[in-house]
Amino acid sequence: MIPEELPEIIPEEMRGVAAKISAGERVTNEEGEALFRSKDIALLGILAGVVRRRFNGDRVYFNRNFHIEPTNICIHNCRFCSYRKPAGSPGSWDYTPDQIMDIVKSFDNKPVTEVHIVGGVHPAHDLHYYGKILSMIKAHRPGIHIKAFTAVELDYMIKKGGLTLEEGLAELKKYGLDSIPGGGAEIFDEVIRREICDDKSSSEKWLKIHEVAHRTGLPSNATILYGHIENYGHRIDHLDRLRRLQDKTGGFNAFIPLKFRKSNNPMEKQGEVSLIEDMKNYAVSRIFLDNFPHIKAYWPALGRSSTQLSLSFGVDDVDGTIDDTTKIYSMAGAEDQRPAMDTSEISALIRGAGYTPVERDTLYNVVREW
Ligand code: V47
Repeated sequence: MIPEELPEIIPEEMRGVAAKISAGERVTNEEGEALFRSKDIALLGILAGVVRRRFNGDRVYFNRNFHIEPTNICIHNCRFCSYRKPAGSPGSWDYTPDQIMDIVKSFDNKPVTEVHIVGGVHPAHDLHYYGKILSMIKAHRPGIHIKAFTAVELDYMIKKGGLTLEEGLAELKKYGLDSIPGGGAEIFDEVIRREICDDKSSSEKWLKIHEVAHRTGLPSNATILYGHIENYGHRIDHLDRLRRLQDKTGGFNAFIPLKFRKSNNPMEKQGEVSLIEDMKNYAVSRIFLDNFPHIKAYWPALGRSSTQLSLSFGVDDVDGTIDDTTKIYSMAGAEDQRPAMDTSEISALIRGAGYTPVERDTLYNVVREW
């Protein structure tokens, strides 16, 4: 509990919610919005720290992974996207299965534990096309964890393969899928979703796919795309829908807030939110999602020093070594145009903020303490 004799460090209007957080009680949507409205960013960091220590002590996790972005050809036209191209246009790519295997083979002598596969929704590829690629990866490197395909990609490839969600996810698991990344969630509020990614799978569908995945034994992550036209109410609504699903299934590992980056997309004039807003978002997510074990700062999107700061606002995971294998964020204007950090750099970043670096696998089993 918060000691009675120190009330002056907490503004009066925050004392009720601060006491609840300190006692491990769940905060309501109204309290979540009040936390977002607070200008007391230092207090938010302290309160998020209370929750992060309950889950993760002073540990900060990272993993060794690489990304494959099989195609940037996409049937959707999200207004925030700097990456997609219509089929046949200059700058578009669609790697063949052999080209994808060449990327996998280029990591043969590296101790990576995960491959993260996310790309555009290609009109011609169904779940069997991608499933065969998963089998080829597993045949070549049986020990690697395949975290692949956002719910939006899954929605299309399963429908195109003529299967139900249940059948499609079970089939992909048989092909070698181990877990599902958190992308495609964007913002669940239907009005805002229509404005920024009108033709994409609905919020209801995104949540359904993750629910069925969890029931199929495929754990997953969740994201939010924040810092564009949404308000605090929309962010809390998003967190609330995730918290409810997690109460039901327990299948989410990490929540990953993704800051909208403005370059080379139709929403450029929207600008980007401040560092204060980023830290607030991490802290409130950590406090509100009291059933998510991990909050991840995706460093290629956020930048290195902001990622380091985020560790004092509830973040306990900085994702992976990545090794310059993702283009989604460099194309949208992130500082790191060739994002790559080795384990000693990641470890120094974490230690530099006073935390203990822990190398994990995708499912948060400890690989090594650094
Ligand atoms: O869904 C696209 C986002 C996501 C922009 O699960 C943008 O471990 C900001 O989901 N500004 C895909 N964000 C990436 C993703 C992800 C990344 C890292 C780890 C995991 C995980 C998942 O990227 C999309 C969208 O929300 N995005 N464009 C942009 N301009």
